[in-house]
Amino acid sequence: LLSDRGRAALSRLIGHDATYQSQVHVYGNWPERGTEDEGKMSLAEQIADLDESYPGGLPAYLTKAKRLLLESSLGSNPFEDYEAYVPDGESLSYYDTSIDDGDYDAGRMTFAMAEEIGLRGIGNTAFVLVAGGLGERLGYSGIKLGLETNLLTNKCYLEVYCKYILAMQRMARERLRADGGSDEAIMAVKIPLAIMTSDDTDPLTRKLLRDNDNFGFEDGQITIVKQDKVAALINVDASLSMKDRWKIETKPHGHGDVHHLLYKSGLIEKWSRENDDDDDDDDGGKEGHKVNHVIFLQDTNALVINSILPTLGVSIAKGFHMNSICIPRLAGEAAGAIARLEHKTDPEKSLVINVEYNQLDPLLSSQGDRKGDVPDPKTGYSPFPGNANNIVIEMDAYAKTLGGEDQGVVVEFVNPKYKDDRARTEFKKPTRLECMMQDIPKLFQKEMGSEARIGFTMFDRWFTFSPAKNSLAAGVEDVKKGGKAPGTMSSAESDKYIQNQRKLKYAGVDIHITTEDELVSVAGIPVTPGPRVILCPGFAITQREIMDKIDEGNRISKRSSLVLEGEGLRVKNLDLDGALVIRTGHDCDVTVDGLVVRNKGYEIVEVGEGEDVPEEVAIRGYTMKKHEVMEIIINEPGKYHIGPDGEIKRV
Ligand code: UGB
Repeated sequence: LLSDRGRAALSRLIGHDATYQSQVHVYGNWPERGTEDEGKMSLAEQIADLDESYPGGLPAYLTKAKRLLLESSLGSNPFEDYEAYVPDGESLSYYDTSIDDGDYDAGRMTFAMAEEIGLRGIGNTAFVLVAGGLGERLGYSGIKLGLETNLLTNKCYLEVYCKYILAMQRMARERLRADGGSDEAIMAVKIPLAIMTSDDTDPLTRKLLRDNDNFGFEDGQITIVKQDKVAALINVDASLSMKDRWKIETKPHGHGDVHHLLYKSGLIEKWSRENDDDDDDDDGGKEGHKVNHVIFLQDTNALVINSILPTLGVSIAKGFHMNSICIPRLAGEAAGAIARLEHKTDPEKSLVINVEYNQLDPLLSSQGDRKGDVPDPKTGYSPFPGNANNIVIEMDAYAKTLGGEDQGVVVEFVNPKYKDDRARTEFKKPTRLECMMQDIPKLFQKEMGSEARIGFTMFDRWFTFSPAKNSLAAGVEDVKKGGKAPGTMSSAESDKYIQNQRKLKYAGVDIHITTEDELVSVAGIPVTPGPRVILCPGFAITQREIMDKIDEGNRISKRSSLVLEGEGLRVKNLDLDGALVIRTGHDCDVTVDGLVVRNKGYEIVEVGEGEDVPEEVAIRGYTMKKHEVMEIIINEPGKYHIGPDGEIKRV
């Protein structure tokens, strides 16, 4: 009845269970042949799938799970042998102009220096986007990458990330051209993007890419790797949870899958091979794209793209094998903390690593002043840097580490919720093994010992971190309790506008930066009343670029909305009171000088109580009414001038 693979996997499960007898409900008492045969076949196939997708097979998974569940049930503390300290790291501020120039050897780096060093290295990177999460917390059933980051451009997260990477590719090529690089070398710069999906997100992610012609990426430049779910478990004996008689319940394994998947898919080998100058068989003698650093991004934090270049710059300057982007952490916030874990007896085991938010309080409550995860009264923030979970990893060390015996399978953990917290035997709902991508330092340490250089780079929150993770209702609850980071779609959008207000102000624009007490409540979440500004990645990314393209004499009123897109666009003496969108294509050299805009502009309209709106509107709680806008769109290559009335003149 069963296929060969199904039969083999089932036998392995039965063999593994001979001593434990924890899975008899799965394979025992099957009805006679002829009854429910379909179900038996499909169960055996599912067991074979679970077996194949986990390194070491289903028995290895169950063995690990039993050990971890037993340890959890006994209440053992994974950090028992460690004490957590605040680690040293680099801290960069957008506003820091204390050193004009010079090099890193001076001992300290400014933001601008780090960005410049990053720019030199960005052409030799690969990007990885972890996007297997379903977004249950966000209360959204589609894929998070498809959500509109803001209602001025309506661009979704995936488009923002893709356009950012392509802008980086363009800048790397231009730099190479300016340095006299050959055409072949320039065209070889093709930054690859790998996206990790899961069964929950895979079809819609592929569709989003298909419907948008891969957002401008060439064929083969994007690779999708799909993570598999793992078996859910109902008790400390790791008995498999059955959805029905013939189906094992499965659950996500966590973002930690990404390392093993990159290894298994052959991407790591490909990226390392293309680093090898002597190897020309793959490209018929042509140079391939060189990858010196791999950059990991999460799905819904549009702010973070600003921090990538300076973080890469820090990685290059300090020779970090791994560098996490961090922000000042609010105590109790659902963001991990980067800590230096000192082993009590064996210094070789000490390491800098993320301690996840649910583990931080118990760990801190067991050491020092035993106050737990509380703010430092001096700063109001947790003394530990908050992990934005965007990571820059050095390629050689990464390839070496993934080539080790663990093949990038990071240390797993269990987090069961017990019915009775004292007895700790029965779960409230099935659990599973989980893993996190930021746990890779343990593998670095295993493969490289004390050679492994793990660091972090800290930025202001406004500059780096405002993910959309929580439902509107959860965000509203958080705000009522005094929370400062509700993490909703609306707070993420508002923070993007504020980030751009700040960037424009720094560039000399007469623009108001919304202060905390000026935020207005929309659907229960404090957001900026304006001005709303989007600077597309295709306009400018670096501080220097923004300073170059935003010239003197610009003024933007509080109620205004502004979108700027186009690498050859320069703006001066703009007087904006209303809505303005300027989009210019490649090879368009456009100077806006003295443009005066007066129109009704845009307005946020709150969703009424009980109003029937689509899910993506409901999670935000408002729509954007576009009353009136001046739109200037130029696609034909050439040199243009735009004067006070908005008329486009070729020059
Ligand atoms: N993800 C996957 O690709 N697969 C999975 O199985 C699960 C998730 P969450 P989380 O930024 O504030 C992380 O759920 O795990 C993707 C850090 O661990 O959004 O609660 C998913 O699609 C934490 O240290 O976050 O917490 C998304 O892109 C902290 O920094 C990403 O993984 C926190 O993020 C993260 O998944 C944060």
